[in-house]
Amino acid sequence: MQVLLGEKEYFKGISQVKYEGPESDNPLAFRWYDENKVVAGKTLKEHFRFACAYWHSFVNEGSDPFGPGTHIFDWNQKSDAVARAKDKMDAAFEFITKMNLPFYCFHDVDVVDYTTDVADNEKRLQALVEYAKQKQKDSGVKLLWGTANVFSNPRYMNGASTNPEFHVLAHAAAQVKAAIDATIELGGDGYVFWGGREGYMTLLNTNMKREKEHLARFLHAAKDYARKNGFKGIFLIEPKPMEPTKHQYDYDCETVIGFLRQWDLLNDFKINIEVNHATLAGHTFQHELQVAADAGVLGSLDANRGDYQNGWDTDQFPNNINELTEAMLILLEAGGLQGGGINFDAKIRRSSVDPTDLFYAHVGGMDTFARALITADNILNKSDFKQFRKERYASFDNDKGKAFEEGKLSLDDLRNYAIEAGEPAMKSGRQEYLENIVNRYI
Ligand code: XLS
Ligand code: NI
Ligand code: NI
Repeated sequence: MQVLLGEKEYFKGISQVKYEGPESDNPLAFRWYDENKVVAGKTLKEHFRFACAYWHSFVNEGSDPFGPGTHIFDWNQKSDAVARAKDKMDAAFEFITKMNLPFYCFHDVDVVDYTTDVADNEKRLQALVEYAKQKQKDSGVKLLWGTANVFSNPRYMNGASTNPEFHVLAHAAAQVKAAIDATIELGGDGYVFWGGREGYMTLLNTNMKREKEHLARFLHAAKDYARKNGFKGIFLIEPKPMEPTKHQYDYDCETVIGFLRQWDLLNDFKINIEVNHATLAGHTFQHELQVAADAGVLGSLDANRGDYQNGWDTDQFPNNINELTEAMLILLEAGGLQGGGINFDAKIRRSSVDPTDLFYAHVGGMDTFARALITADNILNKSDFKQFRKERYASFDNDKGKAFEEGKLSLDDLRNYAIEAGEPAMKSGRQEYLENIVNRYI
């Protein structure tokens, strides 16, 4: 990939990050992410389809509830919104190509600032879509997914498609329509719905049943519109249990799968799993991956990590090799992602104020995923990990166990077998042994 600069170079003194191997001491090089390395039949580039998140990297200036932003962006200076947005896009494509990231993701309002004028917003977004099209063409970078931010504007304080006011729902629809148009125009592989405020703060003022019905109607309308206009990609729901609302309708994978099934959306929608959302829901990332994989809806991933002491979405860059290795075992056994990729929905800390910090963060994230995948592949091929798990269920592979799996045994039959076979022997689950295998291959 060629580095793509705009009129001005924003990340001066940083050249393209390259693979140098595990022995390199260059902090701006990959030790594990060799994009051409083939693992389990695919290159690392094809496995991951890494994407840069526009919002965290080029929009969020690092403010928190206690103080303003600390990241001063050179691309945020011009007074005209479209000109400012083009500068930001120049910076984005410079970063993305220097980082050798094959994809990016955005919300409508990350790309260009919106006002309350629907038609003018559509025009602004269209201007930037034209600009992005050229950038994509010149660099080869592609859009992984697009989405609409229907949670930040104050009008969405009580929800977007689940707002008690129909008028607000219509504004959310206008935004989603324009964001779908942009995604189609840019050849995006997916379109994401994260229901930030699709939930409630208190049941005292909420008709939950009606709100969920509205959410389903809204998703059908969006899907029908996109399909009618030629969108062939995947729709993705991104579960999160809470924050900003007390209780969100897309709580976790199981909840979303039940919802999609109830409203006949399973053919078009898959799931975008975010690590920190999984842990907020009281699950591990691995759990959520397995649930989605088993239901055939493992679409895409938002990579980040939470903090074990804080109960909120800290969106730190991924760097936990043990957890990611366990996650990659599931990903490999599931045969990979269905149409999505790995989007770094993560932000550098407020005090990481140097432009290089954004590079270190992505280098670490990409390298940790690469190392985890290579390790997981070794575990699957060189250790008795798979064999152990197979043997653990061997009693269902023949005779009565098999007959049970095939639905051929009644409760009476089972009771009779219990008497015939006597008290079962105790068999070890071997957890410590398996944990040691993971560490051995890291
Ligand atoms: C916020 C979400 C958001 C989605 C896209 O917690 O992760 O960034 O990924 O709207
Ligand atoms: Ni996310
Ligand atoms: Ni998040």
